[in-house]
Amino acid sequence: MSDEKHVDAIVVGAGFSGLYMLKKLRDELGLDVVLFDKAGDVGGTWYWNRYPGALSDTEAYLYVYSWDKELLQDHAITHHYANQPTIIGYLKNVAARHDLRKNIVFNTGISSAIYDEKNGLWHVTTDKDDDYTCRHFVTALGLLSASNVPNIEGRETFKGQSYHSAQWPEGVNLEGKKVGVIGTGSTGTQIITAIAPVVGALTVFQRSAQYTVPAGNGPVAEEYEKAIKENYDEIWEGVWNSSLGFGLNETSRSLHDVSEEERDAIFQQAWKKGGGFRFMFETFGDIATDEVANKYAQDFIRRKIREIVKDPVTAEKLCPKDLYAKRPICDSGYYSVYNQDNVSLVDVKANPIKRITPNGILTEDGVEHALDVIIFATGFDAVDGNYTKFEVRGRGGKDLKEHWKEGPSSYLGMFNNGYPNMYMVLGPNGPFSNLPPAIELEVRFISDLIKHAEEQGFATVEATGKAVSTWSDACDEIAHMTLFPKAESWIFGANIPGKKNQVYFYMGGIKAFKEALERTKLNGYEGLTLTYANVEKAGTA
Ligand code: FAD
Ligand code: NA7
Repeated sequence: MSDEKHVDAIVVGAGFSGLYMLKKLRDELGLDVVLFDKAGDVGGTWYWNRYPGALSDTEAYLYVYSWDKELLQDHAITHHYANQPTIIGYLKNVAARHDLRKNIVFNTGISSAIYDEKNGLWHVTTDKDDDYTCRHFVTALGLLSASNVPNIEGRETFKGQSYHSAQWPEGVNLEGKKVGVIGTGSTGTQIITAIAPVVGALTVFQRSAQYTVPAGNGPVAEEYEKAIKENYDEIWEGVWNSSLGFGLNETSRSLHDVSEEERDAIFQQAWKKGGGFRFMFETFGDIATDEVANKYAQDFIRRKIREIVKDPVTAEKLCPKDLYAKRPICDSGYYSVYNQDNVSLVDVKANPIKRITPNGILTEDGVEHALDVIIFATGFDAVDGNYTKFEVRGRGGKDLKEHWKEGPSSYLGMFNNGYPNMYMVLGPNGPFSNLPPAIELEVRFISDLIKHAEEQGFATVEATGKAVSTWSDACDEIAHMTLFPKAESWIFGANIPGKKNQVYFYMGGIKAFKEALERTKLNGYEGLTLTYANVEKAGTA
């Protein structure tokens, strides 16, 4: 084991969150910072998710940082949505422009972080057995980052290749192959649409049918890009004053206030323009909150599926029966893929997967689907998934897994009680929104707080237990004003067997979140206890 090294701050994760955190702490606060990522380069989500068709569904001009104004002007907007190579290119550019790599250690995971109460330090150990101490420990581990590979019997016996979408290696060639895709979420629909024209035969194993609307992706005109770049200040102002931060005209119009013809015309217009969040939030203000309004949106999409998909049996299998209340998704021609002769659909709710065999997938009806490749598009252990994968111990040696045994919680999505100077970017109960703006708000808040603590000589910063429970209750209350808790998805932890079904997000919106942060700061970091060495000096209980 090597000698222990000391730095001011350790950041874990080199995605949007960690890169900005590193920049703030190092360049604005002048701290000695080291960032670790188990990935081989920067990018986070976009380093790992290299599957065919990987695309962001935030409009490209808003899937960027607002703070690098020069880069906002230099970064080309070529399409409505940015694909994986474009986003990784953008983040690599950020790292190069700000010389971030010199503080990053790649291919290195954090295996434990243990708080030493006596000295007010975190002891952090890497999977290379390097030991560090630091005063400030920032986790930017990603909320859709811990992949979920279901434990289907016989998985290890498969003789072909199998890949999870978020561990996609370079150089996979699917041309002419017999490919099975398990999962039809955002990722599955992207993969299926991208590979259907290339593979020999594609068998889709669908557990829950998916409401998806056209993305409306495509190249943008020069004038479009110019107008965005000329108006970026105004655009960001709109983002900070919005709920979702997706650049939409979020409407409060009720579906009940329009005639049937108007309703269909509004849906049709949104369908034509494209965008999942647009379809759910720019058409009517009550789709996500009112079951009757929701049903109209469901019916519209089901009608579209039946129009697009020629085989009526397949069309019915593709029609979701549940609420339209998962994270809304969009596609580049998903439903029409099922009109191709080489594509078939297995409804694994009606006909479950029995096991994986050396040659493919055996379903309950006794059919063995012969496959060369199995793709797991089975999603993530979202939000807290990466926090349970290594040892984190706070005051009194308390394991974070134990601390969260009743379900993960936080104050403002960033702080825990009992874990001084540990800051989570996009921790549990952070904003449900376009994520780069949420990340920016959190990184700026954490960095301002650390600056304040350093300047005032505070040794520790920690959320009070009361602040955590008040925030958690508020998140729960707000979420239950929507229909989202009634749909089974990763947003409420329903996708992972045994995972606590609870609120994982703050659904009050970007504007309200920003105001909550401003209020907290204005009130002397209310809800956080700041202490000098061992003496409590500020904050409220
Ligand atoms: P991540 O990008 O997930 O980075 C976390 C990093 O932490 C990873 O590189 C990981 O290797 C590292 N890490 C974790 N644990 C450890 C450890 N113990 N030791 C060392 N390193 C560790 N959001 C949107 O707002 N709009 C979109 O359109 C959108 N599309 C998406 C599409 C896909 C396919 C996926 C998977 C997610 C999408 N998201 C989208 C969510 C996306 O995750 C966020 O937008 C954003 O990239 C999160 O950045 P992050 O830095 O917080 O986390
Ligand atoms: P999702 O949205 O969680 O989708 C995962 C899919 O995999 C979904 O269709 C699941 O069915 C299916 N699944 C999961 N486990 C199984 C098993 N055991 N058998 C069959 N099918 C299974 O993850 P994505 O990666 O698509 O998207 C996550 C987010 O990342 C997305 O919202 C974007 O923000 C980016 P289910 O619906 O649970 O019945």
